Amino acid sequence: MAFFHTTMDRKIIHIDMDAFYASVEQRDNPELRGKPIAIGHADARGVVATASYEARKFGVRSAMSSVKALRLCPQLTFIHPRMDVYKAVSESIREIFLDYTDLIEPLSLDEAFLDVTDNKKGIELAVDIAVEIKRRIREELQLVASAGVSYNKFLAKVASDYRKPDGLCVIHPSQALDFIAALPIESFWGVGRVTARKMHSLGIHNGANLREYSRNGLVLLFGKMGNVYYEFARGIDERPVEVERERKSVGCERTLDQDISQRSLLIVNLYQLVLELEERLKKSKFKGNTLTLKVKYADFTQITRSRTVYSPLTRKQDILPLAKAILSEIDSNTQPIRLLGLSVSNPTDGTHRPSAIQLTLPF
Ligand code: DCP
Ligand code: MG
Repeated sequence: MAFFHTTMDRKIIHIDMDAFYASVEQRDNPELRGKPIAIGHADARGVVATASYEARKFGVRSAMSSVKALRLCPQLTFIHPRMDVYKAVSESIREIFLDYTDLIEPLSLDEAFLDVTDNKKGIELAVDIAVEIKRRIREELQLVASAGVSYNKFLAKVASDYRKPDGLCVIHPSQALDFIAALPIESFWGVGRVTARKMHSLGIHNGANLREYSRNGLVLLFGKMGNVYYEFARGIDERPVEVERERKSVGCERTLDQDISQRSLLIVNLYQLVLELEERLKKSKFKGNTLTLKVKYADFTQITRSRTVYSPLTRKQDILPLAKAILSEIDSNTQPIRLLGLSVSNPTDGTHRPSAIQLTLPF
């Protein structure tokens, strides 16, 4: 078998809680156990944050509109999210991780990477740690997690997804290339719906197909991500588990009370968003130079447009005109708008001028 240069002596675990918010609700309310439930609001504008496995059997999925979810599963029970509780549970899970390693990189409330190469308990096999963590999450928190174990982040994450729910999957270095060969292209990190479609049209359906392309070929087709796909196809991912993830952006969004085409109404909503964004920027003390407007249309298609400026965007008097300028170039006639989002990114470096400065990005 071909040899590709990569570090294979790290031990990485990826933990992903099963149906996280829904499982917490079923844990805390026995009446909901075994039933199809969705976390979210049942009103006309609501969306499903997550669904219990019982609801998933009906096709109910995260980010689906509540109306559609109810059409698929009329007996679906909606539960309002309790973010404080999920955050507290997430903190308890982290406490368990800390018994094994300090090298923890959370990806969200219910997901994290752990580097257990040198772990606090001196346990030789990473799979033994994964089993122990799963058992402790079950016993101490009455919740179920899936775990993936491998020598890098890409493979550990793929592994945790592989036998969900209550999964445990180890991808040993000697199995990695065969595993990747059979892996559907949609399961590769960084391959979204659009890229998957493009790959399919090129005859790339799995890792084996992807591996037939040269590095240059993939870069020509997919830009910088081509390099990443080239390396993933060969089981290479040298990214470290990063403990302190530097905050990359601060943002907020709102689903409008109704789909809107009218400019003046959009601007009223935009203004509300700017106020909320200013508040969040103040709280987090985040400073960034790029403003991004996200627009979701009535049919759920989504676009984002950004602009970068020289001085940090922290106050509404700086953000609002920029936000309006971006909005003015966005079409709302062909289709009304369902959701607006605003975020500031591209953190201002305290010592240098803002990195990657571009006065305006192409629209
Ligand atoms: N979440 C959300 N909106 C989304 C996706 C997720 O609010 N579009 C929230 C609810 C989930 C949690 O984040 O419970 C974790 O997301 P996952 O994608 O890991 O989904 P689950 O943990 O719910 O399910 P799975 O068993 O597939 O991991
Ligand atoms: Mg999960």
